[in-house]
Amino acid sequence: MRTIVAILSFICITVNAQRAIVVFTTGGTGVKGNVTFTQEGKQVRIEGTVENLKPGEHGFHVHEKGDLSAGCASTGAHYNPYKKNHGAPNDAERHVGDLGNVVSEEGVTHIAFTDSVISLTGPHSILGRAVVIHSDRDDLGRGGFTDSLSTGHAGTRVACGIIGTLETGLVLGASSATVPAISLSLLTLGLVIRQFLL
Ligand SMILES: [Cu+2]
Ligand SMILES: [Zn+2]
Repeated sequence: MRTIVAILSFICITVNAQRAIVVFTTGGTGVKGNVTFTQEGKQVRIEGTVENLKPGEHGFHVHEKGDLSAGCASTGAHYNPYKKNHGAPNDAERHVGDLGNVVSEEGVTHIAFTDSVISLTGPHSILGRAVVIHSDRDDLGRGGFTDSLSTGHAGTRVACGIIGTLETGLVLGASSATVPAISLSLLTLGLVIRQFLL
């Protein structure tokens, strides 16, 4: 029993993760759904379902502003703190907000992928910014159009939502000393409790 208390105190700190949610309510096109962002070490897992997108690929980006005062139009450009050109998620040359395309099949879009450039923490956190889904395929900077290297020629903004906090947990594998420090103090606490119970 005492040992279990100590082990549980240690485990509950390591399963905690920082999470965010985007609810797509804006855009006026009937597109709705939500997507969660979960920080897993240096990666972020993106998962969710969106309905009523026309079949095919749709550009999916983090835009710089969480401002929906003029609908999706006021969310600004792709989030781009390093002043790079638009690109594919796996390119070195990409905006931080470049998450490529999501694929809709018969109006239902299942979203599940990871990205190692966006983050829910630190100076370039995406929290409070917006996710925009576009009418057309993002050409990932390769289409040769005048806007390929700025927006991926992805067409209009059909849905958007603000990236809001869902859970503020500790980040697994974070380089900061916070996780080991708190884990250690909880382990110590567990051991103290164990002493009392013995
Ligand atoms: Cu966009
Ligand atoms: Zn971009």
